[in-house]
Amino acid sequence: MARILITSAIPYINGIKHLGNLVGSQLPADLFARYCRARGHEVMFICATDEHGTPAELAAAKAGVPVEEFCTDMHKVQSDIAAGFRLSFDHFGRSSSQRNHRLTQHFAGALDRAGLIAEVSEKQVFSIDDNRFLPDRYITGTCPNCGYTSARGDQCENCTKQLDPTDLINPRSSISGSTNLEVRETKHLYLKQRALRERLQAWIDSKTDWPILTTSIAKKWLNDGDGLQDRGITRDLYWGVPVRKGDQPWPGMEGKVFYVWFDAPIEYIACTAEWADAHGLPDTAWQRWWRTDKGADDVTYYQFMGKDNVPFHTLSFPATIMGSGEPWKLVDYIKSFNYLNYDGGQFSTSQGRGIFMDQALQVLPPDYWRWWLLSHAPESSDAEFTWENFQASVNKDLADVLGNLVSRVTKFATSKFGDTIPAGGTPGPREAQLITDLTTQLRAYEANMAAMEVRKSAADLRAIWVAGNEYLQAAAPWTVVKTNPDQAAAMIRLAMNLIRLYAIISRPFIPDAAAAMMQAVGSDDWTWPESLESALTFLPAGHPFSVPENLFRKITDEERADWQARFAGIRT
Ligand code: B3M
Ligand code: ZN
Repeated sequence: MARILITSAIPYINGIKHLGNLVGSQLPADLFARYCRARGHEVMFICATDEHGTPAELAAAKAGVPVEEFCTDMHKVQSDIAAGFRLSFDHFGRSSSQRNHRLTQHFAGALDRAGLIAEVSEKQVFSIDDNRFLPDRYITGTCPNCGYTSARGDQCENCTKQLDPTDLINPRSSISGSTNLEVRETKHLYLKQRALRERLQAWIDSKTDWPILTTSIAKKWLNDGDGLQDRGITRDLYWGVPVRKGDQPWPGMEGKVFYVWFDAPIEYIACTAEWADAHGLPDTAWQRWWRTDKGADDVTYYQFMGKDNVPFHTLSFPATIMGSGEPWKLVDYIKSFNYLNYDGGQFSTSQGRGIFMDQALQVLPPDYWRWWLLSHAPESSDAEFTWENFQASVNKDLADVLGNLVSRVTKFATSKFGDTIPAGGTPGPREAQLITDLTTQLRAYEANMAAMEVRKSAADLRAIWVAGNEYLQAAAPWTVVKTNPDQAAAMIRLAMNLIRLYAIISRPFIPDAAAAMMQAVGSDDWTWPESLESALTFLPAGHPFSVPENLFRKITDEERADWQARFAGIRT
């Protein structure tokens, strides 16, 4: 049994995420967490809302509520939606927690003691019309790297380059649109990332098993002439973690807060402390996940995120951890994702284009979405959601293949043999062949799940469902029963066990359907099948079962057309 720490990139608080965001971090992280638990490992799965910085302030201003209140409300909204998708976080925390305040201030103090903080008097964009400094997203302009015209002051969405507001060409205020801007002098703290360049380089170079997508982005910014700049970690904002040196004030930095990307990844750690607090556990309970001097040296740590978040997780956050000089756990593996596009264009939060997490759940239960999204995860390249493809996958994989098998077997068994698994007959060569085939397929599935190969795992699982269907098709107990009821009984006994097997191995993808399957076969034993021979004889003759409600319904052409029209436009 291993100890596995899993974090998903923490979603911004400013709005409900779309399905592209979901499949880029939280959902595959959940798949992996569920799989690791199913294999008996000790798992800590952490996510939170990312509450600081300009996105939150801007969204709260737009909603006309104080930012604290906005964040409290939106945290609840996001937490409920996460539960709706069955995301099995051990804790869904808040980056505005006191735990994160203290830990962020602690890291800043440790970095300062290590000589890695510089106080820099710098020029910043000040909006005369708005009467304030314009950090990060308060300013929009053209990216100096790729020419994208809607780049934000902190990062270009198009080419992922980290920016400073003064880098932008043709800048304008995101609050008023004003171009009446001037550059003023203000003092800020900088993290001397350049001093850590060689350590970061050696660390990245040692990660030969990481996805190319992760290492290529890291190396691009590490080796690019100006890739690893010293980074401003404070802002002239109201909302955030107040700048302090540990528990001491930081002279000259009064009224300033830490930059959101400085405190957000620290929340992974703080959130685990929030988890301990919520369960009335002592500090040692969370420290054994994060402090290598307190038991975390046998933890394997996995991070999940979209590609735009990779620079912060391969360079900035490791710089914080390494630079602190303290024994904090560094990430062992970063699984990153490309983008999911929507029906011939992009999902867009700002334009409300695409389907958002709350809307998805209003239309269909979570398993339908989980299955489509995971089986089409944007791993090796960007992927595209189309309603046609969604309808086809759901109707074929879930309704025709898996759902149909379960309903056919249970209905037939009830009608011919009553409400318990029938006795009689013995398995023959066809059954032996099925066990051999399933064993090979299951071992492939396990290997892909362990490697976080999401699409391949989905394909393996689908193949396992198909193999069961093909067996039943060929064995045809509904025909055999007329001439040889004992042989039909043996087939049905196997098929009932197959349903339980499917419940166990499908659970990381489709937890609700898995629960319904398990309930139908009257069991609650989720032990992972080591030997298929024993897994498929687990439920004995005489064991009660029931016919479940249809596991999955088909999506009609009318529904598809209706949803396509409904989610094409602007979200209000
Ligand atoms: N909140 C970006 C996002 O929601 C950012 C991730 C932070 S991870 C520490 O995509
Ligand atoms: Zn760019």
